[in-house]
Amino acid sequence: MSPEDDLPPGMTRRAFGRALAGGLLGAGADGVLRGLTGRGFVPEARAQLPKDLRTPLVERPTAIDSAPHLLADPRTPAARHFVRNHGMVPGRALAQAPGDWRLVVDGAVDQEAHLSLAELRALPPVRRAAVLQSAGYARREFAPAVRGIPWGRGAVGCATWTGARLADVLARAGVAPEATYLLPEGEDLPLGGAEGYRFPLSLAGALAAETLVAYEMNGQPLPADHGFPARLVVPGWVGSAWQKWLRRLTLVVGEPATQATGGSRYRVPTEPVAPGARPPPEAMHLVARLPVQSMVTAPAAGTRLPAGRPVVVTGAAWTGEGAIAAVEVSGDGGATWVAATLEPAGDPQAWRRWEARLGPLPTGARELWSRGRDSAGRVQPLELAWNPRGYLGNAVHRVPVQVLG
Ligand SMILES: Nc1nc2c(c(=O)[nH]1)N[C@H]1C(S)=C(S)[C@@H](COP(=O)(O)O)O[C@H]1N2
Ligand SMILES: [Mo]
Repeated sequence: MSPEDDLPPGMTRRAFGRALAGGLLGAGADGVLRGLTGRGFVPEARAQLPKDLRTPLVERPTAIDSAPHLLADPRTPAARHFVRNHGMVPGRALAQAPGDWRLVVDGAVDQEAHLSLAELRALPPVRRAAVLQSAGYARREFAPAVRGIPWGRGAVGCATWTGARLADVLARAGVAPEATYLLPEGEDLPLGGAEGYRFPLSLAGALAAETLVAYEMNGQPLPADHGFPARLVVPGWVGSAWQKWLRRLTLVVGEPATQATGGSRYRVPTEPVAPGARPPPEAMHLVARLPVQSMVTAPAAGTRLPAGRPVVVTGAAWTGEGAIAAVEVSGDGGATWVAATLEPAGDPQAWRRWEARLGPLPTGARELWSRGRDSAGRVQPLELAWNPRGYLGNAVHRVPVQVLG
């Protein structure tokens, strides 16, 4: 059966994709979508949405937010994925040509090592699905407002990454026993500062079996914006640790000072603070693992729902500790919660898609809420934990909809 057979009568696949993109199918499309999702049609149709549906937040260097309703695919295509660049993309990445690229491993090692892309690819390959989420996810929800890129709930994706284990790469140089941190370096070109973006990774995170030096995203060489020819993939950790356009991995003793992580940058208070407080840098520490998180990917914000009908809510949930244990959905402002059905568990740091069915909602402006729970016992709070730079926001996701009278 061709995908054409799954379409509403009289519609070509392209027209259906366009109708979806434009919201032309109206509320009745929901039932059509549900019938098609199981057969893999919707992700394909949505893959035809133009790239520019994402929202550029900063032009130079590039920061692009995605949106929950664009993230319904089990694995996020690069065209839907958020982008966060602190510097300009290196020419090698734009040309998609490795040329004389070498990855250097140096610092506290037995012997400096240099790997070509072919040598990197010759190490045992590992393929994993993992969530990449910005540390500043949902920053625009912080009140009082904080400075920094105003990410919404689209600063996340779940792709399949292929690469060598970082532990295998480091073993080529031999990690000295006194090393405690890895300081990666990218070849992006810094703007307005002498030093490029560098985020220190604890050795425990670096040596974890799931941490990779990846050279493929969704089975293709890394796209320019996502780190060609090689980047770190640190499942369970904030995106900040997933260094792109790698050229050097330096082993160091103690947390190294970098411009990117100086002062309160990429730091959260070690003890909770009152909204608006300014704790000194020594009372803060580097962000590391992700909190528990969930999002509603359908219905999209602003959807008009027919009255008197049950509402099918779908979404994704992920966590940086352990695994997702449960997702609940509420259509009445948290008075009652309905358990969602989760897709079978895959790689622990991938997201898990879920679906829940709410009874008919009263007419008028309503909100659909989702909250995740993980095996470490963490639950998304109703209010986010305020911090001066707006990191790790993980309050319950709330999507406004209209129930028609
Ligand atoms: N070399 C380099 N690596 C980097 C960055 C960067 O600016 N330069 N940004 C980091 C941040 S803050 C995030 S959230 C992720 C974003 O990855 P993506 O653009 O592939 O989504 O890359 C990280 N790795
Ligand atoms: Mo980030």
